[in-house]
Amino acid sequence: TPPPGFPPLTGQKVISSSRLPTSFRLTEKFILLLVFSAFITLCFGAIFFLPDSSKLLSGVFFHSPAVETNTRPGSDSSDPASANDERVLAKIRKDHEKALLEAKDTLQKRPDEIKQDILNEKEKVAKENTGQGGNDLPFVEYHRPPGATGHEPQDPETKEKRAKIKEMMKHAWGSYRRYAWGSNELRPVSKQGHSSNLFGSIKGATIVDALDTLYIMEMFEEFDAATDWVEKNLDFNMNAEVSVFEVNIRFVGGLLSAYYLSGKEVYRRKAVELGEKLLPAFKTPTGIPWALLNLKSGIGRNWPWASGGSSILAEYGTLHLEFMHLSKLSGNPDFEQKVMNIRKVLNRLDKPQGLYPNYLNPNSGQWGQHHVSVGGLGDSFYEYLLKAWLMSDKADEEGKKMYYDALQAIETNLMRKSTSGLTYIAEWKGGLLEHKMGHLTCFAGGMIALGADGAPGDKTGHQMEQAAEIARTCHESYARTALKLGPEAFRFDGGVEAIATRQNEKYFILRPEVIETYMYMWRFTHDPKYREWGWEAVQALEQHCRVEGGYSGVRDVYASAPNHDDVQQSFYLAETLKYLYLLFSDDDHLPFDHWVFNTEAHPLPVLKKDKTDIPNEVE
Ligand code: DMJ
Repeated sequence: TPPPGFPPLTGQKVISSSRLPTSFRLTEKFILLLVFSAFITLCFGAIFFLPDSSKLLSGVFFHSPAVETNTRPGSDSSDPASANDERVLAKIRKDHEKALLEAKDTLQKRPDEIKQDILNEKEKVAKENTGQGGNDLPFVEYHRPPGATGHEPQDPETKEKRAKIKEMMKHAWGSYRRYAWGSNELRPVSKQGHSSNLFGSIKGATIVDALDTLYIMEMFEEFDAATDWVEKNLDFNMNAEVSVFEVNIRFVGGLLSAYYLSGKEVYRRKAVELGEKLLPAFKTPTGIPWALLNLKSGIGRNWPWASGGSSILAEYGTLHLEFMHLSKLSGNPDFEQKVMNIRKVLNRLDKPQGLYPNYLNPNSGQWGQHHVSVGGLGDSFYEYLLKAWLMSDKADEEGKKMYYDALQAIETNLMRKSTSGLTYIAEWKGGLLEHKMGHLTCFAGGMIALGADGAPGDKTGHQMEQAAEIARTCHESYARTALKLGPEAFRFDGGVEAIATRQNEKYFILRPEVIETYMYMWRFTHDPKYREWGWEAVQALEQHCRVEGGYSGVRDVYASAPNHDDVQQSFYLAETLKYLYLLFSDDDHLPFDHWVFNTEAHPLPVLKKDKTDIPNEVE
């Protein structure tokens, strides 16, 4: 009401007292009372029963007790309710900023990129709705590195040889598909499935191991069938014990490569899901993982035969490449931290003569038996030091130093020349040399060639020579047999050179290492002898290992006729045939400056430092 003497305020409705109702009828009074009480009930309900209303009240109507609490000395943010409010506000602010940034990003994108984002988002939502959501993965922009597929070689002879190797893959894959689909491996003579206990009850090792070979050979119908199997059947939820190393190099590695080659999200999802299942293996006092792990219980242990419960160098040392990619693809830093911690443990230890013993106790963090080998039990540890550096686009200086230091120690203590001049890498047992070289050790020719370019102190030429000499020795181990296939191990003692002398070392199980070295040597030198040697191996495989139902290993390479072991190893498709195919392909097919092969020959992209160097190739 305006003060006395002032006119009524403009627009204000003045109701003359004479027009006010002096009394209501009983029904009107009742209705008014009802409306009023309903209003009061609503207000009370809102105040006391709506979530967080009391906090709202205290903040809005009264002097906020939360604020008071916070001003008390020493009690800053100790009130959980207030801390929670702040967290909620901070989250809202962050989400808001994120949404703004995303919107800004989207505006800068090309229409086809926006379309791809929408498709990915749709696929994600569809998966969540069908319960396949699994791990909640962050969005990762997919770029296919160059050379995922190649073109036909110009030279007709090379072209024909390459086509022949593809035909071999068709025979190996077709036989597996026909007789052993879904099993881990094929028994090509008895034409049935074969399951190795290395994979517990995980199935389909051959499918996952072969995915990238199918892709690079452009066998897309087969690749799609394999993808379909992976989507529907590849399962890791089982109460079974697996080899952490084997599952990592074949399954995680195979899935990662399939993802990087094809861009199919299912492979990223499965790789991360499996990687997460392997993480409990690292629950040891030192963080050096167990060799064996029950995927359900997460309980690990070591091989009972391994020096006083030790973990094995080639096993815990061959997780690095895959785990670095798992962190990148999942946004989970745990993978990277676990493998970097392995490095820390190793770097704290004294190394006898600079060498890495094969056994390390995960509880005490001390070496077990002083047995050193560049073959079985040690091999791929050295390979992964070098490749970690290369895969990091040469940023991982620690990996580089560890590799070249280790190689120097190997050269000094293990590398020897036979009487007739064959270079070999022996094994070292507590200071004594065993003059034996495993088929597995033959990968070292390729590794040394791959690292030669970065060798410190002008050693590039020297290391290329070493690599070539090892390739020659390994070729000799094939050439000196009746079947022209290499034995599991060959010796340089008792008057023999590059020959197996023990019956249990005379078998050949379709291993890739010698051909792997030929492939690297060919890429770096283009010396035709490496293709010739590779072709000799193709002919021997066709003659002695090919059977109607696939390819089989043989029990004795010195026997005049093959005695088949009836196993087509999954690495025959993953590695042996892939390296042969690449040996007869041009160098821009999976080029080394963009791809690094894991120890099962699964190509993983180099993590380029310069992000503008990431090609977005459409093939
Ligand atoms: C493969 O599984 C891998 O190459 C591993 O590093 C060692 N052995 C086999 C093939 O021989």
